[in-house]
Amino acid sequence: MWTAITREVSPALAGCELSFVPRSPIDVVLARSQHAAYCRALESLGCGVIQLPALPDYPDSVFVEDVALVFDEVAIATRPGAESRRGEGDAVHEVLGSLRPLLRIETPGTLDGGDVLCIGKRVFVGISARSNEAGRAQLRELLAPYGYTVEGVATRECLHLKSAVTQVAGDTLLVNPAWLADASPFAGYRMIEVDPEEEHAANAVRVGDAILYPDCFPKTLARLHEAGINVTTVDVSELQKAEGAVTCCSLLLRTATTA
Ligand code: CIR
Repeated sequence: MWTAITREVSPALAGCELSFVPRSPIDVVLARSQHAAYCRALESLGCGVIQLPALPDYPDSVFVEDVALVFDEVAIATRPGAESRRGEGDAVHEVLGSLRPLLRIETPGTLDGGDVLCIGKRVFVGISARSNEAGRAQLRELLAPYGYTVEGVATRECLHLKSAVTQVAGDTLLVNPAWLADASPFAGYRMIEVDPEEEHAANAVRVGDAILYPDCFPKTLARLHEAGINVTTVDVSELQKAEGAVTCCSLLLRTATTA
């Protein structure tokens, strides 16, 4: 029912872009084994995983979320805000083009997938250093025929909108309010706030009724359990040193079930 597109960790990961996280040594061998465990965890939640080979020339290419958006009706090749990341997406777009009609964000638009949170037919897009107004305007036009609305959400002190907020159940968001300059677009949703000591804890990948979640945020994890959320945890410490999180390592597509 679900397919996940992932990409193996680049041997050049230590040369990644960093914006809000200080550079620290990354163990690429450990990053690879953590990524493999992440893929197995996705499989355990019912995803078929399409794993693309590592790209030695693109340090951040494991973070496939940023190079494309996937909706039930259509996929969109983004134009990442960091110049070093443009060109990472080609093989991802080729796979997506075989599964969905493929549209594109064009120059001068920039858009990182990490800035895009889709809840039903509402698409929230971070107003961040990576995603600009032209990118949001293009996305609005591309998605309008499919009935989606696109709303900008101002973030602060974090890389992407999905650093600050992700969906963990039908009407429930996991949020770090300190990283949202304006939370009003999310009025009406049930909110679980991260523990104030775990500022990076708002990023979870939702697969059906479950979420995949880093194992290093015990206090927020307890809040998720209290809220009745079904959580599978993974260790992604080396990917977090590259300012990655759990959503960024996969692109999830709903795929047709056979009758
Ligand atoms: C970057 O700065 O682009 C990468 N080092 C991290 C990207 C993480 N992407 C994501 O959370 N969607």
